[in-house]
Amino acid sequence: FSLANDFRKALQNEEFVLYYQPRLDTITRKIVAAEALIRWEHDDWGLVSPVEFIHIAEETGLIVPLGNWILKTVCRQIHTWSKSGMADIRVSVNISAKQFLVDDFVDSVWSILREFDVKPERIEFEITETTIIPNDSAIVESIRRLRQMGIAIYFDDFGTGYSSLSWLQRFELDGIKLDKSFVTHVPVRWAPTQIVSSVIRLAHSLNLTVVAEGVEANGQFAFLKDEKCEQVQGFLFSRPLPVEKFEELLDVGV
Ligand code: G
Ligand code: G
Ligand code: MN
Ligand code: NA
Repeated sequence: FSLANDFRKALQNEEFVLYYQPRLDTITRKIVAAEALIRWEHDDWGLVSPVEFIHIAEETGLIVPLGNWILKTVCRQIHTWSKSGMADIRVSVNISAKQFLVDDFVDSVWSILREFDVKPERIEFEITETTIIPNDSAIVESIRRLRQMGIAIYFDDFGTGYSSLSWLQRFELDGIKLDKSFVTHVPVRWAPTQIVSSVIRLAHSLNLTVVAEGVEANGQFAFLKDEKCEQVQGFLFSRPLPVEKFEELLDVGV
């Protein structure tokens, strides 16, 4: 399959690039974190979305070297920001379940953090339920070790998977990212609005932080703030940006 071949070459030729989308504290409206989102700068096709290639990377096993490249790039970036006195923001990284299943995943994370002298508190991992396989005791154990190390774990796209609630029971997590398919409809449509306020209360009762994704309108933001959702992310504040643009935003604020 040619895309898989292209992909191998792309990894060697450094054709991948990370974009950063800010996450804001709802009360202060300050940028407190960023989600790293990968793009592929393909010679013929231009900027390719991860939707087009992450599943291929997962199927071919290339997600493991790609995942290492992503984490290294994030850690190198955090190191650079620290040296230049930029704000101490955290960076969240999407992790595919396939990566968790590699035996030395947690050790490789540890050695990458050491290599770039990055404190674990600066890194967060986002895991999507749909990518997690049912027999997950290895994943439970990896999550436990990562959290012990100091890396926060967020459950991504919360509410869209098959067993969101049993996840909350099975895994010890730091927070959830409320999926944009709910956020889009608050506070206008009745059911999503009830769901969002109930899920925020449920999460808080379990000591979980709530990040709302896909915030595009002021009305959504105002509602989420009223409901005590801690952080927001979405086009209302900023799209995912190339690093130079993201740095400008960090400087001037959203
Ligand atoms: O970047 P965009 O907003 O288009 O992301 C589309 C999808 O690709 C999302 O589901 C996102 O979680 C996933 N994605 C983006 N970057 C990464 C990455 O670095 N690793 C993994 N595993 N998934 C990613
Ligand atoms: O699955 P995950 O949550 O990691 O994916 C993040 C995706 O959501 C990225 O593709 C990102 O570009 C997209 N995204 C971020 N903010 C918004 C938004 O406000 N509206 C929409 N429609 N998409 C968003
Ligand atoms: Mn995500
Ligand atoms: Na999400």
